[in-house]
Amino acid sequence: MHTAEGFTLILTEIRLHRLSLPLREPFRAAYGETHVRHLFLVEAVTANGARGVAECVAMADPLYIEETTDTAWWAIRRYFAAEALAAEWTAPAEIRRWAARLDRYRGHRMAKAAVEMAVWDAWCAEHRVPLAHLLGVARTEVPAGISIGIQPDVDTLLRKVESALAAGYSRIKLKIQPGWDVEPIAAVRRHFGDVPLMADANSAYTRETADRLVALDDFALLMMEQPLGWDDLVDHAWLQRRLATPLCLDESIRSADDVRRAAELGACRVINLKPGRVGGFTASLAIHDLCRQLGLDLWCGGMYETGVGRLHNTILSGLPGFTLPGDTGPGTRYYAEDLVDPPVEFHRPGWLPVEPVCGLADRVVWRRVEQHRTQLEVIRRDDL
Ligand code: OSB
Ligand code: MG
Repeated sequence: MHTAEGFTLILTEIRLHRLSLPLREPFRAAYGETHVRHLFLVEAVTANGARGVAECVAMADPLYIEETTDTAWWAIRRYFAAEALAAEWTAPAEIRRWAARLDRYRGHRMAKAAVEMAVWDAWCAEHRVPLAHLLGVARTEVPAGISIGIQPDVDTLLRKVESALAAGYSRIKLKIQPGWDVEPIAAVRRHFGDVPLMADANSAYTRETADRLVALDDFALLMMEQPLGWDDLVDHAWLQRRLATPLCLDESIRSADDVRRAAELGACRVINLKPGRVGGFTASLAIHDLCRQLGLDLWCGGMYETGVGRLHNTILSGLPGFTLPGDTGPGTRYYAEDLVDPPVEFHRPGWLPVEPVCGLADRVVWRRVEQHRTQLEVIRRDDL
């Protein structure tokens, strides 16, 4: 791990920018349909005038996990902004120790992650060191998979899959739910043969409806993501014993301890890691290292991020333990106008570059942030 030792990093301000960004097209999953992304950016201003930035991945309603944009905003205002403004860091290892101490606040991992990732980003901006170096990333590009929402009919789905394959995506994920599972999966297999294919149910099934999932075992899926309870490990272990298809956990993995427990129970063979869900880069590095040690496959998930979260996810995905394509692709699929310029794009079909950016603040088009901003809150070190 690269260590840019040197002067002390101190933050003078945390700024929270709340935005509403319309998605180019609505995205339907078992938890509901998203038309507008209600998100916020955390901006961390350093004593030397450098700035770090990160995206909070919480959604407007508690339909994916329990956190929401409002609870994350509250938790940062109430606790995590003060924790960051009271800290001083003289080495990246101190950021990791500081992040670990935030564990005493139970839950609120999306809130913690947004602040923690803004601190890493501020370190990079202040020391002019690429985040990729700081995290120990060696890859210069990462392959992209795509997550395709629940469609009105199979023909529409087949057209979407066709254009995704033409664009170079190397893995297709279909959102499923009862009534939209065997038929769309069978149709994609019939039309596109043995393309790398998987399904994500976002907890839409139970042990009682698991027959539908056992029926999917015939389609040689790469994996099946979070079919059962959003906070469950035990029922997934029960299901994994009945399936040849590997299970992947998303919602119910909140920490490295959860990964260890899931592996011990046999609840999954694959982990979907979203740094914004697990508390940030520190927790992500721990999960990454543990997956390598345990031989679990690992990939990086997405939350309809703007270019800010997308760049962070892409850099993290450059670590060697990410064994499969993730859900992070070009930002232009989601937003007509991204918050970063240049936007996140393939540099060759299906591949995103791991960019050597020293913090993302210079990449953000702050004028666009202001245009879409519905609320700004500034928390100052001097006011603590
Ligand atoms: O379950 O992985 C998920 C989006 C929002 C919340 C949860 C999930 C998703 C996706 C889409 O699957 C990922 C993306 O395209 O960003
Ligand atoms: Mg998922």
